[in-house]
Amino acid sequence: MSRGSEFVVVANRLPVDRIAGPDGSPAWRRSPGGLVSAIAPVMRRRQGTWIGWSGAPDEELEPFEEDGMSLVPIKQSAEEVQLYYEGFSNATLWPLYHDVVAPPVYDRAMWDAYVRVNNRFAEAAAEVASENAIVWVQDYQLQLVPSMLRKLRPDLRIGFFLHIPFPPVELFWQLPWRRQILEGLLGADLVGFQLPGAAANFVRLSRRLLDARNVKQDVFWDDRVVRARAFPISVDVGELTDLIMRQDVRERAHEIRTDLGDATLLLGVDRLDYTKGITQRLQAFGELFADGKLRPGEAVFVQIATPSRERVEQYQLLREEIEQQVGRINGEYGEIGFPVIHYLHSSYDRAELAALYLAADVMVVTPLRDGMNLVAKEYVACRQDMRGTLVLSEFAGAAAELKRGAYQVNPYDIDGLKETLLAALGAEPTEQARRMRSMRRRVTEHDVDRWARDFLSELERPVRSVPAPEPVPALEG
Ligand code: GDG
Repeated sequence: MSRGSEFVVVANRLPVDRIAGPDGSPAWRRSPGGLVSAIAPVMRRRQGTWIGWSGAPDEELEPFEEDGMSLVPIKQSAEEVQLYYEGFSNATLWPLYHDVVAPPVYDRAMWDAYVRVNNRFAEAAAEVASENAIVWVQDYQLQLVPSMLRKLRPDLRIGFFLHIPFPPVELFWQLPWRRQILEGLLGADLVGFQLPGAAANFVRLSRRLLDARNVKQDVFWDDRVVRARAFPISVDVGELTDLIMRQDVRERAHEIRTDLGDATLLLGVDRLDYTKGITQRLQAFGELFADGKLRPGEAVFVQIATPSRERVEQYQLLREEIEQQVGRINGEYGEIGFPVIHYLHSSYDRAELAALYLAADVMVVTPLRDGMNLVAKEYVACRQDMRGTLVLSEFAGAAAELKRGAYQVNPYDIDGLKETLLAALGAEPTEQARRMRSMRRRVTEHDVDRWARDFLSELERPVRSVPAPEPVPALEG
């Protein structure tokens, strides 16, 4: 590896997926999704390097080029995948940062692996970054990288973006390694969050835990200014627009509608995750049949639950719970030819998702806590026809931007959820259009390109070196 890149992205995963090439030999393809498509052009323009894991345990790969991007694979042993990725990242940090909706696991071996793997990422970044380069670290798996990297390369400008919520001080305090994580993040020049509230939690935590001083969202730490700011992430509106213009996608949407007969289609698309509120929404929907408010054949719920983190115990338990629940609801209220829920535990390509978004009358997004939620924004981006309604949890980051157009709901309130589902089902076309117009304005103006540009221009903005404010003397007496 040479010290050649003036722009470096560090993320747990590389932006490519392994596929079988034409002759059956292994090849790579750029991963779908907004983050990669937003960053890929910047990578090409600036001869960037992306550092990440290939997704296969114990695999040692040489750096390679794909789709105009230089990629540097980082090895993770099978044990590290278990302890660092499935363990500390997804069984400790993930539930802790999502309001402790599942109990976090605090395990010292997991923590040790987290430190070890973060160090490996930091060393690789230190090696490939050119003098004064920009390094952009992504997400909760790599929160120690900013400070580790700064120690190795103080010349770099380091940004960090957290894709998930940042918890209030009272919850973060549980973490046995709270100080190390916070100091890790404070190694960055700019720490980005989805919402201003998360940035405020971070600043408050810096004061309470480390006695750091601050002026508004600027924290003074280690003779530097660390800026905490909100940059709500968004979707690739251009990519989705291209998809919904395709003839095959439109035909597929039509086919889905025809297959479902006259039933109104409610749709959920989520990774199978306990933060997404899937059981609450299905319970509410089922009760509408029990109450006689809906009849089989009149409305149907299609729930896509993409397999996720299948080796983590909480995820296995959740899958069993949802599958039992779906069986119970269909068994009780479905009729021959008219199940009330179609549950699909599978992963689909982007074209199929776009067809589903086009076919859905009501998009149901009810997480118990979510950093942003791109599914809500994807639905809005696809509804150029101004039809359809969005039921959206107050606890999704996206609610801050979409609150005027969405039917907002507290997903813990099952009666409220039932009323809101009925209201969204009953919306007249003019009301649908009014709400959709307001949401589309926001999403089209603030797409994922704008998110990446906003973050990077803030990171590159020259910062005055300001002395830390003097502590206010305590009043006597
Ligand atoms: C984290 C934060 C934040 C889903 N099923 C399939 C599929 N998807 C795609 C969706 C969407 C993405 O996955 C999921 O993104 P979300 O934002 O909804 O949720 P997380 O995975 O939890 O993402 C979240 C996000 O990071 C970005 O910062 O918004 O709050 O938790 O794009 O369309 N894609 C394909 N097949 C599927 O079956 N191809």
